[in-house]
Amino acid sequence: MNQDSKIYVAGHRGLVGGAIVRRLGDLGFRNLLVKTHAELDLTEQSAVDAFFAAEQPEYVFLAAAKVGGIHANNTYPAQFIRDNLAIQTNVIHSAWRHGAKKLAFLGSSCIYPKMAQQPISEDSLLTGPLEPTNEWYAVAKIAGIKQCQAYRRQYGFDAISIMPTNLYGPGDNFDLQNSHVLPAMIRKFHEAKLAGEPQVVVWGTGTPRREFLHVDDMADATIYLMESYSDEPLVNVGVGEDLTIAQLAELVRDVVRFEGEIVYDLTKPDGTPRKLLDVSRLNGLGWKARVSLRDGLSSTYEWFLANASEVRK
Ligand code: GFB
Repeated sequence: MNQDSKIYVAGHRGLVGGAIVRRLGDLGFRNLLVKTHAELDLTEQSAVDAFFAAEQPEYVFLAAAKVGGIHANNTYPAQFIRDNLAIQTNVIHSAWRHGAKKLAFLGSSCIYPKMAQQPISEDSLLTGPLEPTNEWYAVAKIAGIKQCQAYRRQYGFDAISIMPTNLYGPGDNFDLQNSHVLPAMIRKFHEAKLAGEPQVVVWGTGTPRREFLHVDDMADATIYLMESYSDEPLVNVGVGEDLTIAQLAELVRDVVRFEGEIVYDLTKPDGTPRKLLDVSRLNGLGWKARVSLRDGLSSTYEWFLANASEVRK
């Protein structure tokens, strides 16, 4: 990519797409193309194809997706499988058809088997059954990886697949039902502090382990791979360390300065017991995460406070 390359970021209003746009801007890329959902519905094949025919972007970051936490995945399986299959099929196909030089497809660590060996290497894809709460989303994302690989094999299209671990940061969705655990906790602890509540309810047993990557690191890794990696195998993006949900709850309580108790709602699902990515492939390509969880949590809480009126919730 050079500073004048025409770059389309699909999903720029989301957590990851927004961070990619910010980072590209900081790096001096000045020919960025973005479309809101109202301007372009990526599930509509003819609209997507007409857009690519007219604009012919050279580089495509495919960060648009229907996403959510464990409850949203479990509650809206039809939308998770259909919207994601439609978005990625349309964008990958039209990008190739209208001559894009390269596309980066973003997936998720939930594509790996529920009981994958930890840390999870890219080679464990399709070696076992998926976690039932999010298999609809996972199957769609696996299809996207395979589409990228197939277009590379058959058409020589330079499409790469990048699998982040659980992400968080400015621009996240803080909805109490449908968001991921980290933004949900920030909001729950904050609101409990303001209301003087004695306790905060955390879902599940607190024992599942998760790895959290700041979205600015994710954006940096994605642009790094767009510029330096052109191959069929997928690449994991993570920090290489995880913690339990109970430890995360204590960390958030500390950062938010809530003084009450943490209680667990055992009627809520735990999901995958552990999801720690093996990031040796990425490290070998020369990239490492920089933002520590405590710093990232503090700055995300500050962002949440400063943007209270516009936060998605
Ligand atoms: O972040 P999360 O929704 O997604 O939940 P997954 C992680 C863990 O935190 C689960 C627990 O064990 C939850 O039960 N948890 C505790 C909570 N309190 C809360 C809360 O208030 N809200 C939420 N949301 N969780 C998602 C997948 O799985 O991860 C997606 O469903 C995607 O497909 C995403 O891959 C990265 O890590 O379980």
